[in-house]
Amino acid sequence: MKKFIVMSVLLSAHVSAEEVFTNSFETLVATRVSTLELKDPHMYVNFGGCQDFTYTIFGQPGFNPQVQDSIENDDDGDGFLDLNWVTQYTTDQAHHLVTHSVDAAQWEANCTEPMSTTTCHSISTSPIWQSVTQEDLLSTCLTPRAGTTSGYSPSIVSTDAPCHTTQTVDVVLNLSGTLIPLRDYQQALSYNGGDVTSMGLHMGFISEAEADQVILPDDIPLVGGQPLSSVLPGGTGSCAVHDDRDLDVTGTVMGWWFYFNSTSTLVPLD
Ligand SMILES: [Ca+2]
Ligand SMILES: [Ca+2]
Repeated sequence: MKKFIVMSVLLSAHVSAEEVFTNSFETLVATRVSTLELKDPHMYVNFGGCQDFTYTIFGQPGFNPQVQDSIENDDDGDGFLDLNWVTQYTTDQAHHLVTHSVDAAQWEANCTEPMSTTTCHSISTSPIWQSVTQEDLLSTCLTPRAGTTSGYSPSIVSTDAPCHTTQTVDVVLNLSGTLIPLRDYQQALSYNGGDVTSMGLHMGFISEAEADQVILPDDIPLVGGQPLSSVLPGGTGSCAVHDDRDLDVTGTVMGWWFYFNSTSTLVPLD
């Protein structure tokens, strides 16, 4: 009898531990980027002199605030938030994000407004990319490559433990209608429990040739219709006097390493 009681206590302890960690949606854990900030390179446009419009331009919202607006709002009125970076993991235990290696996949998704109660629905049959996470409870998971950053402020935040990073994969990311191909893409996050992840870092490389082919959407003020490379320091037609270009992992292709910092929220995804 005593043995049975001990067993029961152990069993209930186990159950409550699982309940503590199980995400409230009882589905696979998914995260949606809720803040996103391009840290490096910065973007420049020639408009009354060469202007860095990464954050502001003449007191108006620049690139990052416009991306953030797309994350938080439904400006086109279709009922869904306008920019959704949603990653799903093959676990229903949120703490596995930083204690286990799991499969990760980014899905094209419709996420309902308002953002505070959003739920997401995948709208494609295959993911945008898929990879595998490497967890780390003790050290830094992802940090910029040496010699590829330009010392902008605020600076790039590396992803510290408890954290994970994905293995490199070639991706095409949708950034408010601009499709940006990034090679050797990795994303990382830090997680300490609850519904929010922190210290997200997204990095990947775009070659000059590819950046010449990416045309910025016409509805972006001042730079719409121009190649992405034209707003990047060192790019064809850029007004910037400095050069943010880097070499890729092979050391043979010139382009730019892109670095975004993010935070994400756990969301239901079906
Ligand atoms: Ca919308
Ligand atoms: Ca650079």
